[in-house]
Amino acid sequence: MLFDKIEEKDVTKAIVEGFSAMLSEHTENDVIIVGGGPSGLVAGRELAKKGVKTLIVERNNYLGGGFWIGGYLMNKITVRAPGNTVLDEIGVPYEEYIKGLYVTDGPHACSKLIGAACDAGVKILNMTKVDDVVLREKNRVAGVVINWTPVSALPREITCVDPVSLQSKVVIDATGHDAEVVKSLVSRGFMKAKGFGAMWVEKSEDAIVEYTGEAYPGLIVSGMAVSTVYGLPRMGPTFGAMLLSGKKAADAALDILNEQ
Ligand code: 48F
Repeated sequence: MLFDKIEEKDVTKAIVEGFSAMLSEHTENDVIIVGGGPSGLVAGRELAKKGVKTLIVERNNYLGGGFWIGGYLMNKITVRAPGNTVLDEIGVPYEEYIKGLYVTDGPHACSKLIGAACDAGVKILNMTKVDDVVLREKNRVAGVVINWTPVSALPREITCVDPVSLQSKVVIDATGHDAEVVKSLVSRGFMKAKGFGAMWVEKSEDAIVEYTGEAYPGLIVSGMAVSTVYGLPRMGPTFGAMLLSGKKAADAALDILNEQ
């Protein structure tokens, strides 16, 4: 026999015990990042590198969000300088198309970024949808309410399954255009979101990085969620600002953690 002798029950127990230990450990976190697209992954990598206990919650099976595909189902990713510095850090090759505009392969860039976040120590809860937030004194965000994606998805095939919650000192909304965490606060009248503006690459990328930060006590917005909150123009399929927004979100989270 080529493989060691293992029984079916051992395989099942390895999965159950490994998952339970991870979930139990991450019922309390320094930072929960909702959404594992490019901005969430960069933020997670930065925080985990600094020893911050960080969990990414992602509703899909796969991570990477829009970073697999450049645009219009074509898998070349464009990055404007200085966003390419992040590609350098994680070892993604790219070519200069014109001065200041770089092109790379989506699958290579995305898989490297996911790997880099995992290597740094980020833990991932995928197939898990954030449905709501936990609020504490003065309505400060203190965690997220989660359910399995197939349970949470509409139309509901399984009903009456209560969610569970995870605590966190800081939550980062990195859910892209949908800004799902923000929406749970908007629906209660605790904050406002303007909705993202029309496309204007030149303005959008700088503005998104500039506005990345704490948008509500305990809640940082990162990536395209920033444009949805502040009504900033969208940028279409160029990703430099997503990478640099993730970095700035991580810095903002560190500032909050250091103040506590
Ligand atoms: O959309 P996404 O890639 O967000 P991003 O990091 O980057 C935006 C760009 O991809 C692109 C763009 C700029 O170039 O215009 O759109 O801001 O990734 C968001 C991730 O969040 C997950 C979603 O599946 C995706 O992987 N997500 C969204 N809602 C939830 C969620 C939720 N409620 N719970 C968990 N994950």
